[in-house]
Amino acid sequence: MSENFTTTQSGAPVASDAHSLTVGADGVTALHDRYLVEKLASFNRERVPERNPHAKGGGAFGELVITEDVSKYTCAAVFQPGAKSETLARFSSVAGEQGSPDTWRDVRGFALRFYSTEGNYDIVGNNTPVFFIRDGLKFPDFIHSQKRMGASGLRNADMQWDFWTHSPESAHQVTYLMGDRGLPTTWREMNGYGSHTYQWINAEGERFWVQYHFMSRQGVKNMSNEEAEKLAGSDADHYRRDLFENIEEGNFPTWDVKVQIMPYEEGKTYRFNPFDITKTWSHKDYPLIPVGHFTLNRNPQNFFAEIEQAAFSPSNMVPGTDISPDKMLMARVFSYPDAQRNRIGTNYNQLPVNQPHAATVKTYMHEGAMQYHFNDAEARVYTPNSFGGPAAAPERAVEGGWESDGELVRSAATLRSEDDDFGQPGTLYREVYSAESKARFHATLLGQCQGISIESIREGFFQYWSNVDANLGQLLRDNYAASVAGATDGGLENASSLV
Ligand code: HDE
Repeated sequence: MSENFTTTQSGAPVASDAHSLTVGADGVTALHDRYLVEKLASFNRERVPERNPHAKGGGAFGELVITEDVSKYTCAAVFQPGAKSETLARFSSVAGEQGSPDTWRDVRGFALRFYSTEGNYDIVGNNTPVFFIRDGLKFPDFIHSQKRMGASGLRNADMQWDFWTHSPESAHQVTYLMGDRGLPTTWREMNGYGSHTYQWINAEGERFWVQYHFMSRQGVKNMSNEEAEKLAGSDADHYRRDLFENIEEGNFPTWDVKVQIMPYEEGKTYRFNPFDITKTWSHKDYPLIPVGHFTLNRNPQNFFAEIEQAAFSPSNMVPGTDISPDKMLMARVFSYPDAQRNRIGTNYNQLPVNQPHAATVKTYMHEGAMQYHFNDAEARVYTPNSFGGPAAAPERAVEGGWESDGELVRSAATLRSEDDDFGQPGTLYREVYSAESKARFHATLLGQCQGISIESIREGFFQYWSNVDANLGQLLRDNYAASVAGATDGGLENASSLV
């Protein structure tokens, strides 16, 4: 008899993989056909709610290696000279659902987990250093505007541009999104950023503000709208396939890890609000400091178990690191575990991919659905106790912090001397985009404009880009007028790719 036989989920050999239990060959199906019932019931429960947003993605494992000494800024074990930590990365699109094409124009998620000896450290960023909004209260509205209309279930350029043109703080990120970085050639050929300002604390308790940069050693390469639209039809999983196949072939992608460091006190006076995620810190003011690199060199063994159920969170911090008074980051610290509990379940951290791999969990939290790990029999289920149970060790936790004072208010953050919504996007467009990048940017924006059907929103679009750069705004008005005139002659070009 073969030893390679099919079983039920409880391990019992099954009699058939193809025939339900019936009365006679042609009779009714028996309800007590437990294998038929179990198999169909299992099938009906194979999906967990997809991430909303960031549903479509892919990932791999690897290793972070610290090659420099940044111990004067942080005592975090993961960043000590010579430290090596198993790493998980997941790259994703923001707006598209799980089955959407990888190459829709979008920002890309760049989520990292370092399984450090002091617990898992997650840096959940994007391939851009800024974000669309600066207060978490607007996040559901922003995502709604990028997804689907209530009645038709369709995406809609009017909706997207109505939100953006009524949210001027979005201009920096939208300038990135509509530029070359909105269409990376592969996930391997894009940079990543922590995007927010975080905090590092050194062994003496001194605090620093930090920005993370992950610079692709594969270079930063991008594709055209035309290539992206073609791939959206021919290979909806282009990015996922590229990463998986390159790692299978031993072509391991690597990113250099660098940081910008701002002394704690300068956080109070810097000319831009350093805790505003719509802003970047000038590299002249705070140059990039090398820390190490990470390489992805191992594919998941099971996509669902290890990538779909990977539960990243900015709340996964380790001693010597903390967040900052960035309103978005503070909202995210609550939201991600809440999303994971909803998406995966109470004990999501007990799944192998979410467990610490180099630290030991010693906690009094227990039970709840699908509990898998449990404490020793003699362990107490409460603290304080007189039985030698674990106790908090503040000297180990090395938490950060900052001064905070004032009435409870609902208001925008206090503006710094050079804070405004259009200065940095204007600089990005005028000084960073090459002539070729600008030309592609103009074509993309014209395509976007042609997708807007409501005149007031189109006028808002022209004003939005005029605020970024007056010449740009005028050019878009002229190009659009010309395209309309051309349309009356012989057919308006279709709006370019969806956002
Ligand atoms: Fe997210 N975000 N986010 N986000 N985000 C999620 O987590 C959220 C924000 C980012 O590969 C969700 O499991 C709020 C900024 C990435 O698993 C959710 C706010 C940045 C990923 C969530 C933000 C990101 C997510 C969706 C405003 C870049 C994919 C389901 C306060 C710095 C991670 C889930 C992965 C995923 C909430 C804003 C990046 C709902 C409330 C800013 C890369 O928890």
